[in-house]
Amino acid sequence: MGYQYILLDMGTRISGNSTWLGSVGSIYEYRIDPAVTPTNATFNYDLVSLINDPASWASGPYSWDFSTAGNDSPSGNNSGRWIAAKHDPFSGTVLNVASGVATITGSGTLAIESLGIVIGSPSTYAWVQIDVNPSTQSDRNDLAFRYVWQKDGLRLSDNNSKREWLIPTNKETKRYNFYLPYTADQGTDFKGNWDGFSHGVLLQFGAGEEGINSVAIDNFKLLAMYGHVTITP
Ligand SMILES: [Ca+2]
Repeated sequence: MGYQYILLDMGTRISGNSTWLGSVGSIYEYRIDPAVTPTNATFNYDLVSLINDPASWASGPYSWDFSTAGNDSPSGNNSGRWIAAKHDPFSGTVLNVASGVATITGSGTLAIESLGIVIGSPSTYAWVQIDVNPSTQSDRNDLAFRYVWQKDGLRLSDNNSKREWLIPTNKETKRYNFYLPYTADQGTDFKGNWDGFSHGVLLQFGAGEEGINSVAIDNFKLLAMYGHVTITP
């Protein structure tokens, strides 16, 4: 499977397990058991960390404009900790963030991800808004843009937590709005439930084909629907 990033909410108790106290200064050691049954498998860990950032669980709006270097709150309004996805099939992806634009280059399927994103809002934050300019070797109207999200303790795209929409290329920067709960036009593997709570996001462009030169993202947001107005006679 390669490397996977797994985020566990230690405050959510699983049946039969003890409660995580988590008080600052009271943790002296912790142990990770990679499997619950005997196995000959080998497990490699690249990073293990305990994160204490309750402020990031605040509600939205969630917005990443790629303009404020060094300000990387997981809940947005800055450049964020976006990196080039390196796991299969995205090994050719290169990301450059400059002047408020995230530019993705490489070969094959391209993707960037922010695995520290913490979205703790209700499902009202259900619109993906993205300003994007994909450059391809020839004009196209069918470049796949996939939005993949991650839940506590699960991997990216587990439970079909992803959507796919088609966008044109070589048309300069265009703004798109996609509605996450709507699954009627989605493929079988793209109908996972959107509940507004996710902790990692991957933005994928293309589906393995050749000929994608670059993708420039000027802004990326998760937006709430406008409130409705009630008129009382
Ligand atoms: Ca921007």
